[in-house]
Amino acid sequence: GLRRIDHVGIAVADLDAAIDFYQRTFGMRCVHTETNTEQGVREAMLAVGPTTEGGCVQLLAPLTPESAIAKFLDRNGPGVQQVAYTVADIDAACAALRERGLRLLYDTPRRGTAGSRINFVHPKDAHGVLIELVEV
Ligand code: CMX
Repeated sequence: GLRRIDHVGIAVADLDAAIDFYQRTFGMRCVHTETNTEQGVREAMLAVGPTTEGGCVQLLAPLTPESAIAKFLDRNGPGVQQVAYTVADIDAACAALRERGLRLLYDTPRRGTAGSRINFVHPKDAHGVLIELVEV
């Protein structure tokens, strides 16, 4: 089952400007940045509270025009792109959701932030929200 909200993912055009905005406006702390070429993103994790236990905001900027984030920005402009929940066993979680008829985007989990194993529920099967599962 799900444990907690890991992060809310927000698509942005300019990663550095967005990091600066969240740090200065809300006092969030940038705890991690990385480039994930497989996902086509440059990303930053900002802790909402004093530790990441309070959940994070994940800022996502496109690496290429064909990436999922570039497509999202073209269609919607900047904004919330996904909500991510932690699970202890992603293989079991995906199997359970498939059994309930939900479409998982990947047959097997792929590499997410900091080498974590991730998969996504299609937004059309989740009331219009792209749901990410992160194994922690
Ligand atoms: N949230 C809600 N709805 C979304 C959406 C999103 N993020 N992305 C697309 N949709 C909607 C589209 O608006 C479209 O709706 P309509 O048919 O009503 O117009 C519908 O879903 C299907 O769109 P599609 O053309 O079939 O699919 P897309 O090419 O837009 O791709 C998705 C959508 C979710 C399959 C793709 O974005 C994807 O593979 N995402 C997973 C990977 C990802 O998001 N990586 C970036 C983050 C990396 C990380 O977290 O580490």
